Amino acid sequence: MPQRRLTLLLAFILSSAAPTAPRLEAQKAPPAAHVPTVTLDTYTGQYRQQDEPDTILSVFRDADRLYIEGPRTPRLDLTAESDTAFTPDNGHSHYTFVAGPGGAVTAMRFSPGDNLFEKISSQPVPNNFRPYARQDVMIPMRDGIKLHAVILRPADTKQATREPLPFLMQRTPYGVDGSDSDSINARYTELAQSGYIFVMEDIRGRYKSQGAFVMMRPIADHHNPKATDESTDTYDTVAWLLRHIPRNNGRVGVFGVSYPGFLTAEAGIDPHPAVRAISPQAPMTDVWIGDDFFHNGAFRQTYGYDYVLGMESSKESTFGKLDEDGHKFFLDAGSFAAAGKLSGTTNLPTWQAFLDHPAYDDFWRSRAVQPHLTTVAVPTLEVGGFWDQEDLWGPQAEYAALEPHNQPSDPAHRVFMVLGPWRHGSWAQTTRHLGAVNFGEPVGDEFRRQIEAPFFAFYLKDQPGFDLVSTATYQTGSERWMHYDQWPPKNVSNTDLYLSADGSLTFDEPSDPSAFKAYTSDPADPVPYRRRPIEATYAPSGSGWYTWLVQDQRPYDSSLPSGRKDVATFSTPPLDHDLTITGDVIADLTASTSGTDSDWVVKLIDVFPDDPAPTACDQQAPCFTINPSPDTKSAGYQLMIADEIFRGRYRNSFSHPEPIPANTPEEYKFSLHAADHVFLKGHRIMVQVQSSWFPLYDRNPQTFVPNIMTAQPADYKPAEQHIYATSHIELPIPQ
Ligand code: PG9
Repeated sequence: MPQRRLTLLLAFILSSAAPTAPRLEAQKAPPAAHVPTVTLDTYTGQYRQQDEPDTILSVFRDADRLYIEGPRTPRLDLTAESDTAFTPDNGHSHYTFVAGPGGAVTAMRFSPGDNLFEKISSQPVPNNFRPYARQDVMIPMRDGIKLHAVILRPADTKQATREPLPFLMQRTPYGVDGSDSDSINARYTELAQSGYIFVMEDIRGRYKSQGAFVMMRPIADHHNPKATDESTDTYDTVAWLLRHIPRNNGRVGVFGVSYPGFLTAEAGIDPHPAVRAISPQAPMTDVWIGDDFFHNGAFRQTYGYDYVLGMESSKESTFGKLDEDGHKFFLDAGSFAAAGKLSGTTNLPTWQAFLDHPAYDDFWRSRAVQPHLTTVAVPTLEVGGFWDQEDLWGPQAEYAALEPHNQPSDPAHRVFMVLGPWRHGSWAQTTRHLGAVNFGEPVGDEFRRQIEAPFFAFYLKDQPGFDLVSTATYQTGSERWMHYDQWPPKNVSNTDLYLSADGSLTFDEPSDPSAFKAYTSDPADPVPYRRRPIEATYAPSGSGWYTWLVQDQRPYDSSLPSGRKDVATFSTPPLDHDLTITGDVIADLTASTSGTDSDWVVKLIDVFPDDPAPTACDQQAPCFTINPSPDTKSAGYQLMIADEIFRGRYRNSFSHPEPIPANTPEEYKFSLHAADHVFLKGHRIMVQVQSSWFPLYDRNPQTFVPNIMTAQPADYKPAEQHIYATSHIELPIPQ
């Protein structure tokens, strides 16, 4: 097994590895192996990860070798570095055994990181991986271009190799060469157990596939038999698989997260009739309106810069190039155009698109998926995370487009949606945590076992057990799964929570609508969107990117002495009863600026009580706690529940930006998206409003210029911002 892949698999199990962006590891010379002087049986047994009790690894001895494996970890051969420390990968990572006072081994530490595993038994349990046999193929498309795919079929029994099985396909720009029996068992454990013919395909222009890559390739004219796009490439792949791969049952499922989620949605547009189930997971859907590259017109500068550099510099991904604090780099550069020049890279196609198409024009419209979702052609399971830092909007937008065409009585035309407490793709992991937040149960495992695996088994193998009626959410705060006939549920009414000039948040309409709360927004000192330093999005050495949406918001709270003064903060007193919100949260601001353009960021926050919260979750109460750590005090923690940015110039039209009249109250109404959350008794509800979220979003110069991408230093000016008392948040409260 190549070293980098092995480290990747470990990282996937034990840390927050990006689901879609491979981590790059420096190669080290192998250290000389140590010959242990203790019997290796001392170490054998089961070890449970202290912070993640659902992760159990087993250590085995075979002759004079030690091995480690787990239900989602392939067997790794350990080389002794000392009597107590072992490495699976030439010293990149280490398992160190710890003895108790009596001398017996009681625990094991995994590093890097500080992962402690307690020894819970001396009897190791082998994992249950199904062996899969691999085949590499080149599949011809209608225009003669050939795409590379890896095909994996169960090979554990004669029966499995003969049985007609459905295909389960994933198409990706991130490379499929590393796909093998171990990787699919580790990553798609439940699906691999169930048994499918997995097809992992490099899309056009990426890795071993021929042709040219086009970022978010627009849908072609399907009346033209020669035109190609991701939908026709899927169609042609399916047609070839049915003809050339023996012992298939004639059905195909498609799934994938993020870019592969976008490709999955494309599989459902004018689909091949054999495509019987698709699951677009965190699908990129419209990168200008609400996904990776812009939100309501505000440009996601660090993401656009890093992702495009990683994707368009070569045929294979090279992520994590920027290795200095992004806050400093982008502030020193000035505009995005200037940052591109500093990069030392010639202009990449999608960078050029950002410069040429700052507004929502035909370039972006042609790449949007949701206008094509005019029928539920294939049963569709949309999956999204409440704290998805990349494609939060996509699954919700696709569900909203498909739901009017849902046919509840016809299983072949159903759309389903599942939303949970996840970051981008983290439902693939076994974890109870997201950043510092502990949900008390491995919600991703529950989704995969109870919803995803039964969904594909029902539609591709006619197996019973899929009982999702329509939509399911994991409701945070109360920590329970909820089921609804549709999203948002019908029995919810929007209740206005007003942002009062005195900093209170109240359900009472303001007595003086002209009152306001003021702050000065200075582009020379923009509000950081997360704790600095801002590492590259997918920095190989780790990055705060994955969990920034759950970071503590106290550093920005202007009501605290240590908080930022350029953030308007509004808060309720501690609640005397639980308050549930279920549905889409809307911000309706009335605001003015002394400039002629402005960004408006609105954050709805759950403030944990000041008295120390229990740190352990007991069996009786729902577990919704903050893990204390050196930089996280659980008491008073401020957790964002819903949030969004709006670029003021687009308040009347996304296609035709207009200056904002200075010092004039204007309405800015935009969605903060779906939430299903209980603000518990004793917690406070908080709203923070600010005018920068840097460097994720480029700075608004606060002077109207035709193109912010090329704004000049003199355009960036401080502005006096007023948030009027008629501003409110529409909270979706179940009746
Ligand atoms: N969020 C990534 C992406 C998808 C589509 C376009 C651009 C970026 C991804 O994780 O695949």
